[in-house]
This record gives sequence, structure tokens and C-alpha cells, in this order.
Amino acid sequence: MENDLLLRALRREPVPRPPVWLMRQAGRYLPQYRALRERVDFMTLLRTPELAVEVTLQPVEAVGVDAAIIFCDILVIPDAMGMALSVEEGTGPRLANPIRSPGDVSRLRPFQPEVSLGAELAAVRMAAEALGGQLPLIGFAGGPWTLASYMIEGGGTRDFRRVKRFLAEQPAAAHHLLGLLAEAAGDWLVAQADAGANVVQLFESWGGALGPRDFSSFVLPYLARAVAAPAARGVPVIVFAPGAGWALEAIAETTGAAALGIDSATAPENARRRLAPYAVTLQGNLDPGWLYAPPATVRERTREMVAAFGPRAYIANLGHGVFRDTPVGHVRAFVEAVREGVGYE
Ligand code: 1CP
Repeated sequence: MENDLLLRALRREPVPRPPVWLMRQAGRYLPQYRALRERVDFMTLLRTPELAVEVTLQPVEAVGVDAAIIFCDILVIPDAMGMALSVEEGTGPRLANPIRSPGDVSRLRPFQPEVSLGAELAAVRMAAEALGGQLPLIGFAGGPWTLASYMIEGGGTRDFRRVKRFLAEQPAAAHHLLGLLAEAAGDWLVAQADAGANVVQLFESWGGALGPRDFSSFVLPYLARAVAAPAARGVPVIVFAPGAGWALEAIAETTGAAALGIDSATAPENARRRLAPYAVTLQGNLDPGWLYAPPATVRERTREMVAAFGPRAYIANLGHGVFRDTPVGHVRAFVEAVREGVGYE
């Protein structure tokens, strides 16, 4: 691999500078992406390998990141299990016929990526080929708890009322569903690795919705199972559970992930200190809101962040996905500040 900074950082090897990529780097802040979306709807983009590859490569060219992340979505797993996914302008993703009873769980189709997600897998294969060993490709899946939440709520939610009600009223069915999703997420990550992804990330995006007792019961064991499948094949796994910074030690301990995403609410020094006993790489964590600042400020903030995390076992990134109206030049300033290695011993 020509640029293997990400792989070396994940192995905790010395690097001349940290690798840098951004969550949601393949998306709406890029005019190239918006231009494509004027012609093609989201689901078509997802299912047309040539177009998904084009979007995957856009940020490599436009902002100079050290890794590409495959253009896909976490909700392709529920879709493949029989809950039709749609993404409407303005309202976000929806899943048809949300789960409301144990019977709804037993009606889910077994997850067979080769059967249901052939186009998405072809995109991974073609993206890996297009990158031609120059840059690593990141595959990803939703965490079991986040997927279960979407499947029970039917879409995004502020208060998690329906999924919490399901946990309270149908705990056995909830655990059954989480087990199926842990299996599916693990299988999906392995399938992407087999198709050419070099690294995989689990997005447990709604990890912050539960308190410690429920997190231990409904999130951690299933995350650990999803990590185990790719990890057993030597594929490095990054776990990102925004809003659950208080649980970093437990996530490191239980999952054995190669890297943990750190959200913006956790100070780099705090994460480093608490995770010192674990052989884990840290990824993060500039608040994406700071990319609205003038480029000089973006650079300053970025240098501060890199210095605070320290040079080893570190992947520069944001603390959450890049906002859709972020000026591309500011994203470039973020990437360049890391690449120039200023503020770096
Ligand atoms: O209108 C559009 O063009 C669609 C917007 C969009 C995009 C660009 C959606 C719908 N999905 C994606 C791509 C996507 N989703 C990627 C591509 C790779 C990259 O990062 O560049 C990734 C990794 C995701 C993952 C994803 N989808 C997450 C986890 C990430 C996170 O920020 O925690 C979640 C929660 C989703 C669900 C989803 N899909 C789309 C949207 C707008 C959402 C979020 C809605 C919500 O908050 O409920």
C-alpha cells in the first residue's frame, strides 16, 4: 500500500504524521456530490456501483484524505432483512413497517449479503480496485443497538420512546433482535473485507441514548460480537459510539477493538489517560462546528487537537460527521493542517 498511514496507526506503529479522514467525507458538503444527487436519487446512488465508487473517491481528489470510506449507509442491513429503506428529501431515512412486536422480529429475513447486497458489495470491490493499493478503503456497518433503534422507531428519533418501550415490555425479543443484528453486522463487515475493505468501522451512533446499566446489557455484548467476526480475520475494527464517552474503558475492554472513535464531548487528554491500559488507537475528535471558522482558525484548532492526542496510535478525524454546509476549503484546511504535521513533535 502506497499510503498505509492508517494501517500503521491502527497497529500502533510509529508514523511520520497521523493519518486523516472525515466521517461523512463522501457526502453533501461536496458540490460534486450535490451535482450527482440532482440527477440521481439516494437509493439509486447506493445501488449503482459505478456511482457509489465515484462518490467514494470524490473526497480523495477534493480534500486529500488518507483513506476512502465506501459510500453506503448503515440502514442497508435492515433493508436486506426485509424492511424497505427509503430516504426522502428533508425527512431523513425511513424503514417500512417498523418492528412493534416479537412476531415482527421473527418475520425478519435471514441476512445474506451476497444475495441482498450484491450491488453494495460490487461497489466495495470496484472501489478497492480503483484505489489500486494507493490508499486504504474503509468499510462500515451500524452497531446492533443503533440498527435495532431504527428498526423499532422506523426512522430517526429524539426521545427513543418506542425502542425504550420495546426494551421494557419485550426484553427477550429485544435481545433476540440484537443478537440477529450483531451477527448481521459482523457478517457484513467480513463480506466488505473479503471484497477489499482494509479497515472497518462500527457506527454505534445512538450509543448515548442509554444509561450505564442498559448500555452493559443491550449495547456492549452485541457490539463485542459484531467486532469479533472481522477481528478474528485480522481486519482492524474501529468502534465509534458518540454520546457514550463515559463508557470508553468498557468498550475497549469488552470489544478489544483496534481503535475507538472519540466524540467532541471527551477531551483528548482524558481519553488518552483513561485508555492507557488498553492497546487501542484513538480517532477523533474536532467538533465539526469548528469547520465553519475561518481556515486559519481551523488550522489552529486542528494543530491543538493533534498535539493533545499525541503522535502515536492516533487517527485525525472529526468528533462526528462533517456538516452538509461546510465550505470545502475549510475541510481542506483541516486535512492540510494534519498533513503538514505542524505542532507535531
Ligand atoms: O440526501 C442525501 O444525499 C443522503 C444523505 C446521506 C448520506 C450522504 C445518507 C442518508 N447516508 C449517507 C451516506 C453515509 N451514511 C455514509 C457514507 C460514507 C461517509 O461517511 O462519507 C456513512 C458512513 C453513513 C452512516 C450513517 N447513516 C449513520 C452513522 C453515522 C453517524 O453520523 O453517526 C447514520 C445514523 C445513518 C442513517 C442516515 N442515513 C442518511 C441520513 C441523513 C442518516 C442520518 C439520519 C438520522 O440522523 O436519523
